[in-house]
Amino acid sequence: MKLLGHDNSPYVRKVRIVLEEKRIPYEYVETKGSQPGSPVPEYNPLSKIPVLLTDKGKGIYDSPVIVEYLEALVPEPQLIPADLEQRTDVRRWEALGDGVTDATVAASHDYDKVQSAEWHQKQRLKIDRGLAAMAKELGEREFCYGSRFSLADIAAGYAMGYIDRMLPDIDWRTPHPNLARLAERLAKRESFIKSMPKA
Ligand SMILES: N[C@@H](CCC(=O)N[C@@H](CS)C(=O)NCC(=O)O)C(=O)O
Repeated sequence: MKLLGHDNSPYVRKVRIVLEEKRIPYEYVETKGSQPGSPVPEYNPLSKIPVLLTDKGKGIYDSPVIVEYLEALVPEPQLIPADLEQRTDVRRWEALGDGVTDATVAASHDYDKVQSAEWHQKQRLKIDRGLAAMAKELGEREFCYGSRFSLADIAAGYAMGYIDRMLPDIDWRTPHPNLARLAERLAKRESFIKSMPKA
């Protein structure tokens, strides 16, 4: 199994955390869809990373589909509950983490400042509201969902990590000390340490 991706991509990090948690051996092929000669467009017509290449040569995208595939392939440790209600709650956490990350990608990649102040404000609002929703749902519990580590914690963790990296001026720890404590706990996990971008 191969993972086509790059350290810069938060969605790739999400998949790497899942692979590490489940201890699934994989070859990490560092590439971007835009690189000349990259294998990404061959397997994902949208030319986006991550792409998971199965041993049969099938390319799987995007990250929620990859995560669902890995969960079914290696059920332990369970990251997504089987029960429909619980499963939906955890997948909603994933959507929240992805959405906050989408807004962070959008805002931080506007290098030439072509977007208006209103547009940036809109992205910032998504990030702030998303974090507030995470903080409210987490409350004083140890884990984002239920009584054990799940995809919900991965979603919150990779989203908070990406904000720190790309938009470090956002101080989300002061208004949300419970998220700050969660981030501290998650940062100690082997899967988070191993998937940490190099620079
Ligand atoms: N929803 C997708 C997002 C993937 C994505 O946007 N990847 C970015 C890297 S962070 C990418 O490859 N962008 C290249 C492009 O859009 O052409 C997922 O979760 O996999």
